[in-house]
Amino acid sequence: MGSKNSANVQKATWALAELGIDYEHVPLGGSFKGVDTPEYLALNPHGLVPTLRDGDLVVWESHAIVRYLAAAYGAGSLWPLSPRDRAPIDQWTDWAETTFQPAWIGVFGSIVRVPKEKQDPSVIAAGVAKATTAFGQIEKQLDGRDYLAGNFSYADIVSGVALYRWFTMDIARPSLANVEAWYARLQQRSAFAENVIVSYADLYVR
Ligand SMILES: N[C@@H](CCC(=O)N[C@@H](CS)C(=O)NCC(=O)O)C(=O)O
Repeated sequence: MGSKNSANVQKATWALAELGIDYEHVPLGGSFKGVDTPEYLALNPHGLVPTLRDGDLVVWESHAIVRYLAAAYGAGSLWPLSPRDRAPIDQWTDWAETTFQPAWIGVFGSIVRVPKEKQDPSVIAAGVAKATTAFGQIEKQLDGRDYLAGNFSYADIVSGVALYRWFTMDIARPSLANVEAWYARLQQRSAFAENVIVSYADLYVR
């Protein structure tokens, strides 16, 4: 459940597609609204998207959803069986939640969520600087690696949802060769192309 152009929802839909799971998508949140109804709040008390329903199980929080899908349906592939192999994936997944996403989404907010005439270049520049520091961590990690934890993993999903927005927003981006190569690599995956390269034009506050 959730709007397909929500970055947090895209983590879930991208993971579903990587795992080849058929699902019913219920558009909610954003311009679809419907997240403040008693029915929806009974599933997700925070009134946010995404929410996943799998039989009688309901899960909210995008990273919990991605981990659940990987563990339940991707044992041995998206869910490496060894805790040693999962540890670096989880460390980057948690870093995306606590550090990377707050940084890049701040830039998105200062551009997309603020009408053009009210945008503050100094706020945008400060946001880009913060996001650039976080992207710099990814740049370093991708030195000699194709993906954040070596092989493609859910760490790439939860961070990779930023890339289409980052590379299409009207901002002065630093040139980061490894990040650009990672973006190009992810674009080769149909699950990324279909679920992340999604217009966010309707999110602009005019
Ligand atoms: N930490 C939550 C954040 C969820 C969140 O903030 N979702 C946004 C969309 S990206 C939302 O539901 N906004 C209200 C709305 O879309 O109506 C997660 O990762 O699932």
